Amino acid sequence: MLTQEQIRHFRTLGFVLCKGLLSKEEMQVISDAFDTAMEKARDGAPKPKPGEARQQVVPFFDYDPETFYPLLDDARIVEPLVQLMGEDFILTVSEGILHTGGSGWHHDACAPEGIFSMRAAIYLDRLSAADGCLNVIPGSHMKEYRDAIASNINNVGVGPEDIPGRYPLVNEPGDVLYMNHKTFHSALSDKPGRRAIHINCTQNATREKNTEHFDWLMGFLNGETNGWGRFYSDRFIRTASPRRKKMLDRAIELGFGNTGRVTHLQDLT
Ligand SMILES: O=C(O)CCC(=O)C(=O)O
Repeated sequence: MLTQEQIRHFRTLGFVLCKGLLSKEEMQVISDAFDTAMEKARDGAPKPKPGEARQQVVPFFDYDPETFYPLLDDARIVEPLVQLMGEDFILTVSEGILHTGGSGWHHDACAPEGIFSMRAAIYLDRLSAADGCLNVIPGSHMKEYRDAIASNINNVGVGPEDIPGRYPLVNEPGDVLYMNHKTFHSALSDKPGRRAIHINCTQNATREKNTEHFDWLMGFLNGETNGWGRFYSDRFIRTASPRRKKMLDRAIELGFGNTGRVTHLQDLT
């Protein structure tokens, strides 16, 4: 559960880092499962090298249902999502990422004012700023600030490392970062091998309540489905706890979730 201060932190600053949400022992299991899953997804190919594209597996959790599905039935991870997005939020895709270097400053999906999508990010390694821990620009989920940064970030006379307001999120395995997709973020190190799990979600919208939000939601679900393929395997749906099921039902109701091309292991039955 997030405290009221943590909820205000997220709303005001665009992120909240929950330190030590998962134990060292749990992280060891997740870390081992991650490596095995990524190897399986590479299908015999070697790990990507520095300078090559990162390995990004989306959706990811079907590569080890026993280890990864329970993360979405775990109140420690899910309750904060409910607190931040509301009861009827929608899970989109899980990701496993093996980075080959850093990421420049960017934001992810930008919903219209009054609605947002977000990620819970679990970095599996100890990361300092020098190792490429994620940086954020607090407050950049706010439209006017974000638009100004988007237009000018490469044009304010300082390099990416020196952007005023850069806030490094030093990571210990077990920390979970909740971040609004609108928030500017980066990882500024060429060091390869950073490992991350992302759980992506969006607030719900209905046509009756707000057409602009609903149209954005439909476009977002459509874009994610076209880009990544089917979100949920049959096994993922069948084994869902009531709380997990609630995260899947709305996407399915809208014609997504269990539709689209099978890109990874979404054909698990
Ligand atoms: O390099 C990272 O850790 C961040 C990656 C990221 O922000 C993204 O995939 O959108």
